[in-house]
Parts: sequence; C-alpha cells; structure tokens
Amino acid sequence: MFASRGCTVTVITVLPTVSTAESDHLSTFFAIHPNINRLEFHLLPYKKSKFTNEDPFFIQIESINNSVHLLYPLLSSLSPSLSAIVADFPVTATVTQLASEFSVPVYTVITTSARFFTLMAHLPQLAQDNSTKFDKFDANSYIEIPSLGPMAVSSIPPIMLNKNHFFAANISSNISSLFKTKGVLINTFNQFESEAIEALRLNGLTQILPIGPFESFDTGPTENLPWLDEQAQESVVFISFGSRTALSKDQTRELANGLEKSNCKFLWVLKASKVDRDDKEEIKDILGESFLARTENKGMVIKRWVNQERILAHPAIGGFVSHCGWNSVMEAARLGVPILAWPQHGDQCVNAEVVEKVGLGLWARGWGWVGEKLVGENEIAEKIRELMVNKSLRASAKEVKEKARQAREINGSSEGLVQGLIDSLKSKEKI
Ligand SMILES: *[C@@H]1O[C@H](CO)[C@@H](O)[C@H](O)[C@H]1NC(C)=O
Ligand SMILES: *[C@@H]1O[C@H](CO)[C@@H](O)[C@H](O)[C@H]1NC(C)=O
Ligand SMILES: *[C@@H]1O[C@H](CO)[C@@H](O)[C@H](O)[C@H]1NC(C)=O
Ligand SMILES: CC(=O)N[C@H]1CO[C@H](CO)[C@@H](O)[C@@H]1O
Ligand SMILES: CC(=O)N[C@H]1CO[C@H](CO)[C@@H](O)[C@@H]1O
Repeated sequence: MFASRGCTVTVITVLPTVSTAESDHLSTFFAIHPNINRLEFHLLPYKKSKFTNEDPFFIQIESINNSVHLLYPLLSSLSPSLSAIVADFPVTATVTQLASEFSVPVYTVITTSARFFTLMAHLPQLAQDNSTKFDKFDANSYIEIPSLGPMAVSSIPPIMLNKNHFFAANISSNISSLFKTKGVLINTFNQFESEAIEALRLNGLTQILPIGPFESFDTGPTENLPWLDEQAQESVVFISFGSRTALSKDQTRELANGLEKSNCKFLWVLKASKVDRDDKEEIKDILGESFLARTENKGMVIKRWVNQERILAHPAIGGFVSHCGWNSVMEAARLGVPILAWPQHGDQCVNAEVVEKVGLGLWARGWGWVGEKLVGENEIAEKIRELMVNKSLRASAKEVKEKARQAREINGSSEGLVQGLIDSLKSKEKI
C-alpha cells in the first residue's frame, strides 16, 4: 500500500523461515515488486528453552525478539534514511526500543479484528482485577470490556485466560509498549467494526488507524482450476482452514461426509499437519479412494498452498467455510463472499462474532472451537446447505463488499487515513 503511493519501502524478512508457503510467498512477492527492497535478516540460532514444545510460530516470535538488536547496523545504513518503522505487534516492544536510537516513529500493525484487539488491550486490567478469578472463568459467563460491552468468555482463547501462559503474560506486558508508538494500523474498516474502533479510541492507547481491507498485491500466476471454471455462478462452497493448523483425522472424515451429504459442489483445501514441510500424506490416503471416486463430479480437493483471494474472487464461489483467521475474513468482506464460521483457536471466535454481527456470515456457535468436540456429518451438511441457499445472507455479504469498496475509495474512511499518514511523514521530512 505504501509503495504504490510513492513511498520507498524496505521489507525485513527473517531467515530461516518456518514454512515453505512463507518462503515461496516471499520469493514471488519480491519478484513481482522489484521496487520494494528486501532486507534479509538472519536470526540468532534459537536457544533451547522451556518453550521448545511450543508452537513453531511462537518460537519464531521469540527468536525475532531475541535478535532485534542486530538490526541496528542494517537499518542505520539504509539510504534514504528511515521516516518510520512499521512493526508487527509481537515484536513492537523490542522494535520500539531499537527505534528510539534513531528517533524514528514506530507504527504497530494489527492483523486481528479491532474487537479482539480491544480484548488484548484490556488484558492487563483483567489480570490486575483481584475480584475476578482470572483462571477460573465459567464458560457461560461474560467479561465487561470498557466502552465495548460484554464479551462471552467462551469466545476468549483459553491461553489468554491463563495468566501464567507465556502468550497471555507477554501480551499484557507488551500492550504498554503501544503507548510509545505513533499509531496502530489495523486491517479493518470503520463500517465493519465501528463499535470496537470507537472503544479503542476511547481507550486512548495511541492513534487508531483502521486502514483495511488491506489491498491485495498480484501474487503471480492465477489459480489454474479448469474444474471451477465450468461450475455455475455462486454454486461452489470453498473450504479452507488457513495455513496455521490442521483438522484431526476424525473431524476430516466427518467434514468429507458432510460435504458429500450437503449435495453442494465444493472446493476443499486439505491440510494434514501444522507446518507444511511435515505434510507428506497424499489426498487419497487421507480421504480414501472411494470418497474421491464418489465425489468426482461434485467437488475438488487440493492439498497445497493456494491463492485464496483469487479463488474467493471466482464467480463460481458462493460460500466459504472458514476458521475466521482475520485475513480470511477481510478477503471475504472485500469480495462479498458469505462465511460459515468454524473457529479453530486464538482470535477466531471473537472474529466469528464480528462476522455474524455484521451480516457477512453464519456461525454455528454450538460447535465450539475446532477439536473441542467432534461435529458430525449431518450437522455439517445442514449448515453448509444453509450457507449456500440463504438469500438474505448473500445480499448482506454484498452490502459488506460495497462498504469495503467505499472505505478504500479516495477520501474513503481507510484511504483517507493512509493518505494522511503519508502526508504527515512527508511534512516531517521537510523540517
Ligand atoms: C491485586 O493484587 C496484587 C498482588 O497481590 C497487587 O499488587 C495489586 O495492586 C492488586 N490490585 C488491585 C486492583 O487491588
Ligand atoms: C440467513 O441469514 C441471515 C443473515 O443474513 C440470518 O439472520 C438468518 O438466520 C439466516 N437463515 C437461516 C435459516 O440460517
Ligand atoms: C478529497 O477531499 C479533498 C479535500 O476535501 C478534495 O479536495 C478532493 O476533491 C476530494 N477528492 C475526491 C475524489 O473526492
Ligand atoms: C510475545 C512478546 O511480544 N513478547 C515480548 C514482550 O516484550 C518483551 C520486551 O519488553 C520481549 O522480551 C518479549 O519477547
Ligand atoms: C513479562 C513476561 O511474562 N514475559 C515473558 C514472555 O515470554 C518469555 C518466553 O517466551 C518469558 O521468558 C517472559 O518471562
């Protein structure tokens, strides 16, 4: 977004990467955008710690934080010199320390919903509040978020309610670093999350800048899916649970049977393990030859990283079964594709609340977190049918698309903020 508006942009990419999808994606990105500089940043070797069994993506965050000081010589020799640094939230605390040595402003980028971010911002107070038993919330209870109202405890990721979990502890300790930043860039837009954006502004952390939905960039080759091209308009349901987690074998089987029973056409991106490098199983071994034979004309299963945006933009796609990772939600919003929400972990239940509230999708709340219980094939078939035939849902998803388009127009709520930000950086340069 910055580069296409005339800014000189350097992207710091860390090595080693965690997933193949990540390294492939970066290579494609820089090949398409020769005007964007790539600064390769080699992390210090990771020291084995008590967290070695943790999620490989969390470990990567730790590694980056432990290596940030090494960026100093790399950044101080950049030409032209820096006007601002944009840092992902989990590295903001350390990057802010580094940036103070250059007197360069830091902006944090938040890639979750504004609603979930209000919860994160409220966490330190929640932990402080000795009247509530932080670790022993009843799943049917609610917590009150100032200026936002009640939030169901069942929607809050359990690790955040465990004061001793390193993630909750670190969020709490790192929220305060946002006071030292110049602003928070969020991938959302006013008309989508007006209440939560307002709540964040009242909270007074720092400048809140909802500049979404983030623009896509051309990721190279289009998805070559001749089968999809042959399908009727809005007749195919797309199923993908993102690049972070995989369904259990049992749940995969129920989903396969549910899809078959739904009688809907489907395009399913299958994932059998957390990190794609470990994913060696073949589709036929996971789903069985007979399932593939029976559904040969009804659906298509692929097992690789796909260009999700390209698929969601395809005229044949009429619904999206999604874990509600926030990037997926924003892509669906921008393209007006109705969602059936089935959250897996982290911010995704709170994101599903947003999706439901704004009329972008349905949420089978009773299914809980993926993996919490086995959801049967009949329930799945029923919900998928509902997603695909509900006309009022389809219409309200289209309204969301129109609002997203307006936000991104010149002088729209998001575009206006981006332009204002660039102007303010330019005016500082002149001084
Ligand atoms: C809660 O307890 C902690 C430690 O016992 C104390 O430091 C803190 O001030 C208490 N918070 C409030 C709001 O009373
Ligand atoms: C259809 O979608 C709307 C939201 O647009 C929702 O309120 C309604 O409950 C849905 N109908 C069914 C049968 O799911
Ligand atoms: C955007 O706003 C500016 C300042 O109000 C105005 O001069 C300009 O004409 C507007 N542009 C469009 C396309 O509306
Ligand atoms: C998860 C996270 O962001 N943790 C960081 C919080 O901030 C401290 C420094 O203040 C870092 O050391 C943590 O890694
Ligand atoms: C303040 C705090 O609890 N920070 C923790 C962040 O996470 C690291 C490990 O990843 C812990 O060592 C810190 O104590």
